[in-house]
Parts: sequence; C-alpha cells; structure tokens
Amino acid sequence: MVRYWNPQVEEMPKEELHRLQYKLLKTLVYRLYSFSPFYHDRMKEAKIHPDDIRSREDIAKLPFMYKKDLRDNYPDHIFTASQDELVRYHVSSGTTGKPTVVGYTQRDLENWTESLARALTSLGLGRGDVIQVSYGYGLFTGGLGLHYGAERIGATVIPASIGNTERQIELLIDLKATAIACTPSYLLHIGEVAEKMGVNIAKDTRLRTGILGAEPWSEKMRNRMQDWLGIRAFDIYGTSELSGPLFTECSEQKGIHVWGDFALTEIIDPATGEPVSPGERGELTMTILQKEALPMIRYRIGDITTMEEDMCTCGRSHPRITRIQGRVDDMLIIRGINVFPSQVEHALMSIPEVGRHFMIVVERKGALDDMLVRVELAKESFSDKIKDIINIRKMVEHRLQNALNVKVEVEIVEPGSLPRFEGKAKRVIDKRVM
Ligand code: DLL
Repeated sequence: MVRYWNPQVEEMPKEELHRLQYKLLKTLVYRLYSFSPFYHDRMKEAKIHPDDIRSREDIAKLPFMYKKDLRDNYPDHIFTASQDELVRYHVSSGTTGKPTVVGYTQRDLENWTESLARALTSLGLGRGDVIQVSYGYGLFTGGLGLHYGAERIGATVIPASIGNTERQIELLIDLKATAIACTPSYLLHIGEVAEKMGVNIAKDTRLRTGILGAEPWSEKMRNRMQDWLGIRAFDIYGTSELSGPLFTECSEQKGIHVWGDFALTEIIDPATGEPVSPGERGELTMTILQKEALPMIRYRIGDITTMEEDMCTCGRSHPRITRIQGRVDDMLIIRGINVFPSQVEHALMSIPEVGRHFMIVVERKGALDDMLVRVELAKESFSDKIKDIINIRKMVEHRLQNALNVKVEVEIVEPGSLPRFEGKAKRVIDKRVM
C-alpha cells in the first residue's frame, strides 16, 4: 500500500519546512503589496512594508483578515486573479448577511486536489478503493473537493451527493464502497436507515473507512460509530474560504495534518489576538501560502483548537491541529459558563443508555439562562415505565452537570423523534437570539 502521496514534501525536515514557509510568505506578501489594492491598503494602514517580514515569525506583524472582509468586498473585489484566469466559483451561504464567494484558478484547484490526495493516502486509501462521496455537490465545497482528491489517488468515486438515503445504501452495497465521505450526522442517519432496511453495515457491506467532517463531532461519537458500523472514522477539516475540505487525520488518528507548504497556522487568543502558549487552546488562524485567486493572510477562522508541532508517529513532519471544539461564535454562555455543543455531545456519548441524537434548547427565564437538552435514549434503554425514565433522566442530568459545570435540564424523548440531517446538523436552538 502507498503510504505517502508526496514523500518528499510530507517527510520534509521541520527546519526545511519552516524555511519554505518563510520563502512562500515573503513572495506572497510582496505580490499582494504590489498588485492587490485591498492588501496594499491594509498593510499601509498597519504601517507594514514587505521588507519588514524578515522571518517566518514576522507574520505576526501583518494584520488579520475576517469573514467580514469577504462579505464587504462581495462578490470578488479582493480576488487577485482576473475573471478569465478563474476556472471555478464556490459560494457559501452563511447564516447571516451576504454570502461569500471563492474563486479558483487552475493552479488553485490543482493545489486543493494535491492536499486531499496526500490526506486520503495518509489515512490509508488508494487505488482499488471505492469512495462514496455523500457531501453536497454544487456551491458547497464538500462534494467536488473530495471528488477530485479521490479521483487523483486512483480510487473509484461514487458521486452520490446528499439525499435519497435508501438509494445511497443500495449504491454502497452494489458498488462495494470501501469508504464514505459525509458529515458525521449524515452517517448516523445512513446507519439508522440501513438498519431499518435490514442492512447491517458492518457485516453486509465492504465499508471500512469514514471521512467525516464539515461540523464538530466528538471523540466519543467516533468510538460509537466505529463500533457500530465496523469502520475507522477519520476527521476531515477545511472551510470554503481556504478552498474547501483540505486536511485530514492520518492512519494514526492523532490530529489533523495541516500541510505546511499550503498553510501557515497560528493559534491565537481570540480576545487579544496574541499567540497562545504552545499546546494551548485558541482560535485557528491560517495564511494560505499558495493561493492565486483569493489569498488569505492571517484569516481568523473562528474555530477553536490546539496545535501540535511534534513529529507524528506516521513520520510526517507537518503540524497537526486537534479536533475542532466548535466555533467561537457557537459557544453558548450559560449563566456565565462557556459551553460548546461538542462538550455536550462528548458527555452524552459516554452514557451507554443515551442514543446518538440530542438537541440543545437555550432560553432566558427572567434574568437567567436555562439550558434544556432533549435526549433520545438507546433503543435497548427505552422503557414504558415512567419510573425508569425518570431515573435515567436524573442520571443524565447529573452527568451533564458534572461535565459542563452548569445547571442542565434533560428531557427524554422517544428514539427516532429528533430531527436527522443530511448535511451539517443543527443541534442548538437558542431562543435568546430569536
Ligand atoms: O464545511 C468544508 C468541508 C467540507 C470540510 C467537507 C470538511 C468536509 P464551510 O461550509 O465553509 O466549509 O464550513 C467551514 O465548518 O470553519 C468549522 O466551523 C466547520 N468544520 C469543518 N470541518 C470541521 C471538522 C466546509 N472536521 C466550517 N470539525 C469550519 C469541526 C468543522 N468543525
């Protein structure tokens, strides 16, 4: 089996990688200062000249970029390639305000594909694999991104996109899929629909690998899915502004490798913008070093994670980020305590009586915030005896309160009664902002 897609780059000694990053950064900064009015003005405002960037660490002198910058310059005012150099657009709708548009030159698509080819190879896929891509195809980057990466490594792609779940399962069986790429929530749904159809994914299919991301999910959920479906589940990360899905865990499942020749990663304190200490949690900020159409310098992604700089046991030298806990703006503040929905998931999935689905409802009652968690029970634990249900409810409340340090009310609901999702799940209803 091929272990590396591009061994020369993936095993590059760290010092060499850092030198390469500095060289790419310097070239990028000069290019943008000279040719992009947006970046030129930004750097002037910050009183920075490209000559001031004398080391890789000098990146900290450059101003940050935010999603707002893309929205304010809708649709393409920050692009640094002309329309006739672009070969594709993707558009992300976002929940508020104007959408963001991302343009790609041929070389941008090539680098995106290379990034995923390395990633998919690193988690053990290659020629002979059949990969069902069940991320949405279209303006969303998930479907087409995975599609090109999977074809590049010589795997056979089933471009299933989302929806029509029974048919997805038939395809999975008939075309002997060995891997599926979709959101973790959609895989949960696929697994349940398969059970209803009398299909046992672990026994009746060749599925062995899940490439799951585009939304936060927890380590406990990974364990459950691996046991239930007989697969190894890998985390995949990216955002549309940086191209789309770009980086995954390798076969060691010890964090997501971020290819250093494509991205220079910083973890900063979201409140101060200063770097956090090594290994500490903070906001992911990336500079995409080789993008032609829409370069991003110190882009504040808003996702919370930590970075590991040590060599991975797989032999790759590139830094890893740990599982994304959530977005800064998804963090709920309940009675002054910070709560990420992924912490709720992690706590719930450690309780065997609890099923795989939940929903968080936050309300303000008087001056205080109340958090209600609706929880489906595992089929085996569901009982029609009220006393049993009350006992389980109390136990789940207790466990959640201990894990989150905040008062939580739990409502037990019937298995199958909460919403299921084909794309990104929406597991929080915050009535305070409605
Ligand atoms: O979700 C790109 C993607 C497609 C990634 C397919 C992975 C697989 P956006 O729609 O722009 O792009 O959303 C990006 O989704 O900032 C995170 O908040 C979240 N996200 C993406 N991957 C993960 C992950 C795609 N593995 C936003 N874990 C990001 C947690 C994730 N959150």
